[in-house]
Amino acid sequence: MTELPPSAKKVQDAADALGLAVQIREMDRSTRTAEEAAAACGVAVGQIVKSLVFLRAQSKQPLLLLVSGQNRVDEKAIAVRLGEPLERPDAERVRALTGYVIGGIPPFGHATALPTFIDRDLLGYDVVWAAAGTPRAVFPVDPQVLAKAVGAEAISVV
Ligand code: 5CA
Repeated sequence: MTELPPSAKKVQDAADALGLAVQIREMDRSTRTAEEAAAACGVAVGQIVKSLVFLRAQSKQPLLLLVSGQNRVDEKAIAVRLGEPLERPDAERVRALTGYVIGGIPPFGHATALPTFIDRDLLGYDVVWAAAGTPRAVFPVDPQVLAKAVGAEAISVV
């Protein structure tokens, strides 16, 4: 097996630290978007975990939403749930907060602590696939195990 690139290795180390048994795979094609990842992994788009960073509009505190690849986040509904509107940080800020480039953002192992919420729709699958640090690296995981390992609160995003 070839060695993982440094960003993917960082995700593997973070998984190990969480006690999460995952095996990261470098695909031979792009997994940058949920659609590309689904095609590369041979699974439904709904099984792809989008790791999306938002900011609370007033406090500017970041948070992470783990969203099913088939869902578009209803920001208004989530704002009601959180008691504060949401903003999307730009790509540079996402990079600074997570330590990874967009398209490769993993669900854990970030540069800063990100309170994390998981889309209930992801919890309905036996296995989901998440990004692992680069736009070609992914890993499969039981969504319940993932949610527990990262301390994610389950929410409806749509
Ligand atoms: N590797 C895939 C599947 S695991 C992946 O990372 N998908 S993703 O959805 O989590 O990452 C792409 C997301 O980044 C897009 O859905 C979009 O919401 C966000 N994004 C794209 N461009 C920008 C940008 N310039 N600034 C902030 N967010 C962006």
